[in-house]
Amino acid sequence: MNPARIALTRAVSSSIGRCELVHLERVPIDLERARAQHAAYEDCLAALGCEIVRLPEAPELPDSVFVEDVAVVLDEAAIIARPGAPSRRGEVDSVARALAAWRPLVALREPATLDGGDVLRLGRKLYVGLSTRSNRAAIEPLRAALGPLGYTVEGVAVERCLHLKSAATAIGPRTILANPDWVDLATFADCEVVAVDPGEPFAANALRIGDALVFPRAFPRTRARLAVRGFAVREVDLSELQKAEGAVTCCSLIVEPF
Ligand code: CIR
Repeated sequence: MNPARIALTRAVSSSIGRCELVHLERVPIDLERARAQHAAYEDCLAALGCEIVRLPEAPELPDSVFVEDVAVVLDEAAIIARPGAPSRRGEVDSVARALAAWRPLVALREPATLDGGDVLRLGRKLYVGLSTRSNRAAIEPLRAALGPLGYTVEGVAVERCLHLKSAATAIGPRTILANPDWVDLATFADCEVVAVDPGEPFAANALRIGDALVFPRAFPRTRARLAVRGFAVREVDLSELQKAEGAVTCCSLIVEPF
């Protein structure tokens, strides 16, 4: 039997109301509802064949449900990030300990800062958003660690949204879902691009699991664009975590069987 694809998650912190926010106004988050939506998200990933490994709640780390930002899991190694927001650096050790069970670890050090939400992988190419969270000092160590494994690393300007993957995600081997107002589409000149509906600027974040796309219920018009192109879309309601500037990719780290 093949080993399972693993989805590493973390329970929603009771302090999520004090999360970091960059582009959104703070509004109250219903903790019980957030937890129920997060559990339904995990159920969706489990239905798509993932084994869910959930880290315990970290009550003192408001953003710790957003495990994606703490690491980048590739087939051959896991990059342990150094989150751009100092309040999030306490999330790193526990995620690194969990990932060590499945991958050799490569840790980024000061002065590099990197949020996993800024790393978009297309095959052997990593696009790294240069955002308020991830800096140029992260690019060279990534190249040094991953070049010998056959990866290239390219920086991409991100100015109008939190992370590169707020603006663009990979929905196929050479297909990108993107908000053209938030990322220069010339970056993806050799890819097919599906644009979000202009009325749904936050809809570019989809989580690809096998051939399925996990996608937020909040964006029906972009969902219709995906459906008409034949994508198998699985809707989840993450409305409470969206108030914390979260999206579908950021609530899990997917460890593919390797
Ligand atoms: C933050 O600002 O860090 C969190 N409130 C939201 C992080 C969302 N992460 C992601 O989209 N990868």
